Amino acid sequence: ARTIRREDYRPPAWFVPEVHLDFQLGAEQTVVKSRLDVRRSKSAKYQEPLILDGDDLLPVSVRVDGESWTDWTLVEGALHLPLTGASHIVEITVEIDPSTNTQLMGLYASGGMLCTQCEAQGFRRITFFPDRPDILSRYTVRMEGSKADYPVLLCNGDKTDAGDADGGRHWAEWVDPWPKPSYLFALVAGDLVANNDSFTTRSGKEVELNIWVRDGDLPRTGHAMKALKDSMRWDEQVYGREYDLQLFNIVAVSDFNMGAMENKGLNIFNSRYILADPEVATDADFDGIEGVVAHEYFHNWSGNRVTCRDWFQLSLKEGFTVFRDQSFSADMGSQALKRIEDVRILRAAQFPEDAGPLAHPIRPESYQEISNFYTATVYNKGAEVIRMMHSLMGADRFRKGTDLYFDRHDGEAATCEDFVVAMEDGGDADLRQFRSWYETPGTPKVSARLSHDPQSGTATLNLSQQVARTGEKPEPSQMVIPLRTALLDPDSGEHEGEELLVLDKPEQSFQFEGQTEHPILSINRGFSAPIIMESSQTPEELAFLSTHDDDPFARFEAMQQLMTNYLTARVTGTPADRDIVLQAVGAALSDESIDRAFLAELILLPSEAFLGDQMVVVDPEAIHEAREKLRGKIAVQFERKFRRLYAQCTPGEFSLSAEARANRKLRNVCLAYIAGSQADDAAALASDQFADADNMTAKQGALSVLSHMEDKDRGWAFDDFYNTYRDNALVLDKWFTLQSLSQRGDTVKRVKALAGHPDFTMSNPNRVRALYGSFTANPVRFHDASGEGYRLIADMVIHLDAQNPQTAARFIPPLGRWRRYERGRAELMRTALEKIAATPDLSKDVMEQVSKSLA
Ligand code: B3K
Ligand code: ZN
Repeated sequence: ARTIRREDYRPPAWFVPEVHLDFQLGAEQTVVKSRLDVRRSKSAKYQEPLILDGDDLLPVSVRVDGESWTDWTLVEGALHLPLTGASHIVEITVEIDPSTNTQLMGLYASGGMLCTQCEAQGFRRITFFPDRPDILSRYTVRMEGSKADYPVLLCNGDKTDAGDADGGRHWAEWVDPWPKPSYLFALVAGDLVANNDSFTTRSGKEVELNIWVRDGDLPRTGHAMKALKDSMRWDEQVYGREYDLQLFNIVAVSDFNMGAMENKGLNIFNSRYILADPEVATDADFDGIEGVVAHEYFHNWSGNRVTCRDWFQLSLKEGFTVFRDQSFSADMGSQALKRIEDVRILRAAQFPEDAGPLAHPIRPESYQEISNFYTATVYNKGAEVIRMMHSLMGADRFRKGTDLYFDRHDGEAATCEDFVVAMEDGGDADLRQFRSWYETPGTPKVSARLSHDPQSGTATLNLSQQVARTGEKPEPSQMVIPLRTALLDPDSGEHEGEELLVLDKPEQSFQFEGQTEHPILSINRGFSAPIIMESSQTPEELAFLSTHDDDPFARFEAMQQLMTNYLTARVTGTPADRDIVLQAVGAALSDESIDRAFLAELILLPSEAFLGDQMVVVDPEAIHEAREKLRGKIAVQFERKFRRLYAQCTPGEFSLSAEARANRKLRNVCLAYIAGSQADDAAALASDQFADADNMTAKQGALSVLSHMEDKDRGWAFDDFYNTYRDNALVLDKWFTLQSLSQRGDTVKRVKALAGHPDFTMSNPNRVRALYGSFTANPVRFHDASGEGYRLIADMVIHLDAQNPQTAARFIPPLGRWRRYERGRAELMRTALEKIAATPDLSKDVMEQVSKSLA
């Protein structure tokens, strides 16, 4: 496959200021007629032909300036027209078949409706077009279809006209006044009903809001609607950004490759990020909906009004928008809990990516298939980079910078460099050296050593940074690393204020006067930089921080580090002090001042995957054993405490208040610990919680605990769950997920059996992720020493690739980390990758990931 390079960017030779589209819709055949107003770029030096991208398209007819035109060629799917004038009208007709579009890119059918997904390169599967984000066009769309099958016809912008047509058909015309790149085009036709509401912007404009779903789902749209209105208000207040159309539509779709899509005025969502009520959605599901609705809404400015010049700039819109949605969710809920969650995601998904064969900078230098670059690096590390700018500049200057960015580039396709320059100009900042974050892959490591001189009362903090060497650059860059730091009094835990230390050299030291005693170092508070901190803190110091640090993230982090150090020592057979871990957990459990949700986070053990990432050679079984042993010990030691807390967290009337949610969260954590103590009544306790639950958080928590138990304990609950929710696809996904995550020895077998279950289907990405995605997130079973788990995933990828390459390619990274595992597993993982690589007709998507993983 061809490699596309960032340095090869050339401005377009032709622009398309106006697009008219006419859709004659049908599930098996849709006729698309386009009328493009094309203008040759004044800066184009040569008489370049007009090249219109196409994927799987054949022109039925081509006309230029009103005349039939046969002088065209198809080159790798693209239509080449040797036009000589400065501007032309090009009219093309194509026919497409949405019903056979299993890739879910372009126009496809889902549950009786027709819908689109165009980012990044789906529009070229609908019509011939220069499908690149620096071509901004005004769209006028007429769509016509069966009134019975598609009573609702939606597109971007505002509806300008509608009417009936012959043969039981009807039509609608939509005009989007905002010029947009083709990847933001969207169309939906279906039998849908709306939760209809409105929002008045701060300048007094009324916006109609609709969330479109299938008939029975209407009662589950309230939370998404609230999230939408909250987002609209927040973006006005925090970024000064107002909505810019009279209508905002959201449609929920069951078959969707990703979470959601920010199409102008017509967001299309995976239904799992819209539909919720307490019976079917967990608290985490509610949060996911709030975050994704906000994310897509915020794209209206960071992505749509200012878009990306080319796909190498993807983090321009994604990193920034993730930072915006993270800040929003923190403001709606708890700053501390949100930060813990964000960092957990970063460490679970991004750090491993950055340490493996698929590592890339947040602004990649090259790609073969752009779909493979919608990664945790571009999104989540991208968000961390924006967050660091926010920390370095402070909220006010940061806002001045973003104001200038939106103002200066409104209506343009911009670059990451444009963003940084606007932040410098608007926010009066010098970000010259900071730019290395955009080009450097790998997680920087920082080591910190604090020494103390009692004579002079001076504490000295020696910091150094190490950035991984990459093939691309001979000299690794020095990063600008903002570290929120405090020195705590070793007795009281108090400090005289936090400082923002900026490490921007290979080595640097900082002095602190007036320190009569050796202080305790609290560094990278709030996870102010996305780095790996290598500090030589003793277990005593970590335990101290886990009880005394006033920064909640730092407190959580100290406990995690304490547990991690102990567990990694156990795995490698090094002696380690368990009592101090138990004491720290005990102290947390008896600290009456801690919020219950925070306590639930504090006493959670680091995940097996995270522990593996800390080790040079990963042995999943040894990690699992060590962790289970510590879990059991904590459970037994504090069993009475867990039982008391469990009883105290008994739910009252269901509510989404912070307090009620905290109770549900801590109650589930306690239940899991009680089960970990091997208590005789654990199964009964979990079964009772399962049977009595009036909400999915409690039900799923109980079922998760039961999922690891024997059939006599768990069987009835899984059956009951299935029978109750078999008609609700999103809940049934949980039924598959929990079985795939079971630690039982027969899980691989079970997953294989479930693949043959009548409710399993490879054509629904949510279902595929529920069964197989969850399985790859179950380290001890996916990494079964027999290699059965690897073969299962490899065979599934080969099968899925023929149908849906984008989703198939997402399963390569878990196998791609083979070099980190002990010899036997590494060999089996590599063999699985080789089997995939040897399959004929692999997609570009899977091929790129597999070949990079084997290289
Ligand atoms: N921008 C979309 C991503 C779609 C990618 C498809 N390969 C979702 C989002 O980040 O908001
Ligand atoms: Zn996004």
